[in-house]
Amino acid sequence: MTGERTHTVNPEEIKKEILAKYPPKVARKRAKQITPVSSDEKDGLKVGANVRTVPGIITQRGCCYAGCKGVIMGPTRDIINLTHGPIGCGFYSWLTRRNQTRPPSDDADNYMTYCFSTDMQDQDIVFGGEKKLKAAIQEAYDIFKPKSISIFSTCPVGLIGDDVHAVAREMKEKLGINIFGFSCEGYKGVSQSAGHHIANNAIFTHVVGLDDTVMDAKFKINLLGEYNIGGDGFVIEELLNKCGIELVSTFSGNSTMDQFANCHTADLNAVMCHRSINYVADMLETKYGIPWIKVSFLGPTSTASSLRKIAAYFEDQELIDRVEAVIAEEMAPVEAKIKEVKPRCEGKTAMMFVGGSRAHHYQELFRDIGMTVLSAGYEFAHRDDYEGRHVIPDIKIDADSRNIEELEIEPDDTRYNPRKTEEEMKALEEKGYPFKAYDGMIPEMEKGSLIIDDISQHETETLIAMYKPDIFCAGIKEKYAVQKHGIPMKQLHSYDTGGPYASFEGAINFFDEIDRMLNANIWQYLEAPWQKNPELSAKYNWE
Ligand code: CFM
Ligand code: HCA
Repeated sequence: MTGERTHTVNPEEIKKEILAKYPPKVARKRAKQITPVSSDEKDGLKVGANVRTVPGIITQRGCCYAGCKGVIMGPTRDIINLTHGPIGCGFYSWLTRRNQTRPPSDDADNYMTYCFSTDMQDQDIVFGGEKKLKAAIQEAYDIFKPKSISIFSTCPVGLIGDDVHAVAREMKEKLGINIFGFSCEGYKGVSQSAGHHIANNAIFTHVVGLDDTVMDAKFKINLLGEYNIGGDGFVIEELLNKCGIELVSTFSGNSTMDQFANCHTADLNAVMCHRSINYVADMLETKYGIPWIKVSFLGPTSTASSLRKIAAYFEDQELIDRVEAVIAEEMAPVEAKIKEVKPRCEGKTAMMFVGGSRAHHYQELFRDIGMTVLSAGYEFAHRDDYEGRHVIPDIKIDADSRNIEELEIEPDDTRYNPRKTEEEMKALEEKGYPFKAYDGMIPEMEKGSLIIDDISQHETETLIAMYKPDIFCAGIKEKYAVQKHGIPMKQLHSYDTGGPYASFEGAINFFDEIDRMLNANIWQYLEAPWQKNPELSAKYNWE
């Protein structure tokens, strides 16, 4: 369903043009992260990733603190997430991601609408901030009486040596609630990816396994790597429920600490954003024997095949039949919407530079309405997110980020339900369900396109000038610069004010949104009046 190509730019030329502006040493480094897709033969293509940004380059990446506090812990409503640091860190990681939550009742704990921070000042940097941190924990406890408090370290905390873990231990003892700290100083690692690992490891260590209550449901799964941006998690859960599948927990959209505590009782883990959470899936498999499969609910084809994979795992005919009935019912309005918008979108081109998974998950949605992706890349993904998990077996998946020794894992704890063995999983895969297979971005990219990892401002502007895309998808840092080029810009992080875009229902929303943006006539008015009529500047020049 690919649209007609409207451009003829050679990706090798664009790469050359981009690198020409850099000093030789920088050019050599950036060259490894810019990969032209020059032919249909993509085996062996590599994209350098997960390396430090060259100082001085304007990157779009976030920091370790953002990954830990904003991304992983931000969507959990029944814990007080307290930022130990200057007020800006807490403020800018406070719901800007548009992660939504739905407490079951008005009196259920929901602290997400509050922004908690120690508001560090100069004197705290000079004399130390531990006292202030203790006082903040006490104050939050006195006002809200939460069951858990977590503390997030920002850059100055590590630099001045405040010991958030000692404070957490002391206050935990004093208040008798669960309190733990994260050493997630912004400068750690090379991007927000380090923060994902730190947050997930702590949740696994301090929370998972605390509650053995087993949900009374025939098919119960955890959804990993879904953060309920713009309500995506809500529509996915509704779809699963319609099929008869229940969620024990989601990591971490619309989540609670209670759900994390008994997630080990689920039968299966379905992994959506591989980048942020694959190692949790691995740890849950190693420790509790819960197998995991890769899914995506972005795009109708992926949604349908993910439902089928889950049903195939359970090998239950009734479930398989119900899933097929739901797919048939939900697909009809999606197909009708595609038919409606495709004539207006077909042949248009898009670019997308987003985090660590959406820059490939969203490609299907554009393809479905006949559009082509000219260039794409992640901000902070690792090589397996480009090259896939089964394609290049020599990539050891995040071995560096798994901390099995520290977690004292006892393998194969299958107390809760008989789960499938590796052999049984293999037998199912032979039937046509490649459960863990994960393609990554490269197979999505067409001949003539360009992959760029950790794109910079200069590279973005060069791409726009040379490829002239019809729409550009990225985040808030790029938004206005792109719009000033007269190109519609869709935020694929926060979805601007839109969403949900997941599941069948979300796909319909997305198609409508892209149609509206591509075909709005606002862009033709972007030129200032005096650019078209130079005499105006003389007319209004009163000096
Ligand atoms: Fe996963 Fe995400 Fe993403 Fe991500 Fe993010 Fe996000 Fe993202 Mo912004 S967890 S990697 S760290 S899908 S916050 S919900 S949109 S960069 S592509
Ligand atoms: C983050 C969060 C972010 C930022 C998005 C953006 C998000 O990385 O700290 O730059 O617009 O999705 O909110 O990725």
